[in-house]
Amino acid sequence: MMYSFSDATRFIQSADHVLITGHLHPDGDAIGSTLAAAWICKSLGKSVTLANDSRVPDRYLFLPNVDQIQPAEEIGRRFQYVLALDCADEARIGKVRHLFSEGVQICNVDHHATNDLYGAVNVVVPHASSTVEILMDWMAELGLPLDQTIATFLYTGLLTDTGGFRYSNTSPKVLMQAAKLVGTGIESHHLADRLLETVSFRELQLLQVALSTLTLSSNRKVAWMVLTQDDFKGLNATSDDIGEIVNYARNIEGVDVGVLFREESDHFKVSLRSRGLVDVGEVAKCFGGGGHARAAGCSMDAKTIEVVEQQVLHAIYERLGGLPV
Ligand SMILES: [Mn+2]
Repeated sequence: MMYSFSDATRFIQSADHVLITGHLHPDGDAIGSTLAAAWICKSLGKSVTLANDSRVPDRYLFLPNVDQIQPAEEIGRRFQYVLALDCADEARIGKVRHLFSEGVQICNVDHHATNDLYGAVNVVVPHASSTVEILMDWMAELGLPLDQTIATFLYTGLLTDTGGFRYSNTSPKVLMQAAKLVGTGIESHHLADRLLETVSFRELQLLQVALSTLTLSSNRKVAWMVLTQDDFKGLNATSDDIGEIVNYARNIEGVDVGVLFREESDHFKVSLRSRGLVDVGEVAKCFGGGGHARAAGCSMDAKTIEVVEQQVLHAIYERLGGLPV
């Protein structure tokens, strides 16, 4: 895929004001890249509005300037120029699309292989670990210096999208970028504690319920868990509390794919994690979702959660060479 930072720079320069957003239910990369992109736009002399479809999860509220990311419904104007970050398709922008004016122009900066190039300008780099990795390259090309605040934003995305520098996307380049960021004097251990280690009590209670549903396929290659609406209501929990529960299923010795099925009010959500045999990005794509080879997800409409389980597990088994005996 071809991309050019100068196209993105020209895009920002041609705008008087830029609406910046990451994907709905934002993660560390969506939030870190939203805040970092604001900093880049301001360095180019532009004013910005930061928005997201969903509330910023508590875990990220300690980040500087994070209160500038407003819920879409609280913004009473429309925008001609949009910088969309970490969104594989336009639907991932969620309700922030309601703020687009007619003839809106989008600059799409992302690292998902499933990105459908919905922007007028597309900076899509599938081999990048994270969207912040791309933004850091863009900053280098612009000759913008690093300070501790921008380094905190960039490090947040790098750390969370690589699972604390453990996933296969932890390239030598990622570690060199991280070294530069830590070199500004940010307290990386403090960020790791806040972003990766700290869990709310509710999150652990939800994990407790999820683990009680843990099931292993007869060929021991697939493990899954289920959370119902009642589970969330019973604990007064929200989707913010799910964290990376799905990893517990995938982490079982010998398992290739871990799945978390969860019931929402009018549809079902499926999170998929793989050790590499199965490209779960492709599995998610079959059901209208997306993501990466080792981490993906989709939303599904069905009568019951059992139907969703059957369809998704079937798609996984097909890729593992057939149904388990
Ligand atoms: Mn990302």
